[in-house]
Amino acid sequence: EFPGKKKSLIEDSREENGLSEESSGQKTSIKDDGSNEGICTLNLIFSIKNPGTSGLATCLEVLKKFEAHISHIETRPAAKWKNKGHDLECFVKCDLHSSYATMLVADLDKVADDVRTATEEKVPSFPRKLQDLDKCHQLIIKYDPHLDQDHPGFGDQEYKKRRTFFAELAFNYKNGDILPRVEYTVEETATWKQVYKTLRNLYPDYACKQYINSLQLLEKYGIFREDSVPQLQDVSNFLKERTGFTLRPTAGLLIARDFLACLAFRVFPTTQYLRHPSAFMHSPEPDCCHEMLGHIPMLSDKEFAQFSQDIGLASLGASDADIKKLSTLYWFTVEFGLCWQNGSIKAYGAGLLSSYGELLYAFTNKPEYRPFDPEMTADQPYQDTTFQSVYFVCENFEDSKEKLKEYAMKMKRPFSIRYDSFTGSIEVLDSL
Ligand code: HBI
Ligand code: NLE
Ligand code: FE
Repeated sequence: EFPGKKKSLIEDSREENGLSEESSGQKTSIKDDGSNEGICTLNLIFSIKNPGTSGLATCLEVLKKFEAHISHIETRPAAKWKNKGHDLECFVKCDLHSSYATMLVADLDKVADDVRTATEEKVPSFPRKLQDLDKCHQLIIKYDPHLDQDHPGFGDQEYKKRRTFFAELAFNYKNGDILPRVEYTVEETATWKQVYKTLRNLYPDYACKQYINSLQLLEKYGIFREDSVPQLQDVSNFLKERTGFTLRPTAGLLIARDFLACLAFRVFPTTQYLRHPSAFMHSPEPDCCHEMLGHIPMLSDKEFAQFSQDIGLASLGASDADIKKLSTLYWFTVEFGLCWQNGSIKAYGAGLLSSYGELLYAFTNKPEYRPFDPEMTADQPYQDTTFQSVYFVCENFEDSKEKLKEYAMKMKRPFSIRYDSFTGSIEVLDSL
């Protein structure tokens, strides 16, 4: 074998793969639609045939042909036991368009031996349009009444059956469907009433003014009332008119990446089941009481809605480390945030406003208060089963929004994105 022959092999496969000279000559790291989707990192290990002559060069030709950007290359002597006439092994790490990875490996296979590979997505893929949210439904298995002995509903067969029913509603939902109306049981309605009535007494003292304003409207329109659990479709219609947010059902806690991605589209994933009646003062997992009494009034506020969406936008295509920081920020603001209002501290976090137990606790001298500062807040560890030991207090939502924007700008992504409110889709502005 000599290099000339191998070259012809490459040429052959170029045709097999339908890759003409022109198209392979283009910048392949960006798709036609300008998206950066599908850039991946490919790790290759292979044995070089004819290492002493031009074997390595022939292999590199293949990488060049598919415009792989080599970030690391290393050769080492092949292990004795597998030294089948070639004494050199090569390790290459490179970035290329995902759709070329298979072709590259197939070609390399022709000129090298023992080709082994592993690919990693360079930029985590993310939804671009509303329909893509149908795929953002990966659940965290945590506090599951079927699996978790500490869940208050663990021993309750009826409750678990009901949860399965709600989970199916959520999984069958597709973007654009009408939000399923649920006939709540007498017991569920009683739970709602109890939670609502108890908390309602606390709001005048502890809830921020934006919350109280929205709650009054929701009651005025009859969307929130003591004797019936609010229906998602009614709530979604209300929200849409106020801030453009809409709801979609979710079966439970989503992984942070999927949850935050929905926020980027002004879509709020909402649980539809109720907490177990034995623990109505506090639920470690979201339930309909939490969504309705915690989130909905705040999502009806323009400033706050924008803040929530901005966290979502920052999360699209972000690294795992940045997702962790953004979900911590979300936790200490949207879920457990406090704010200054006319010289006193009020609650705006949904986890506080939907938990009688924690709302009272937050205003005792037990927890610590710190000023909201994204750098510090994003790195604050938290636990999600009990009350928080630290709360962050912001000046106002305008200020939080500015600070978040500044913070998110420092998070590096190889592209920038823009939300197109006319189509409800995400545009990717500049790519790798
Ligand atoms: N999923 N349904 C749901 N509701 C939440 O509030 C929620 C979630 N998944 C993750 C999550 N919150 C936290 O990680 C946030 O801090 C992002
Ligand atoms: N602890 C809250 C409640 O009882 O409503 C729910 C928090 C969900 C993150
Ligand atoms: Fe929540």
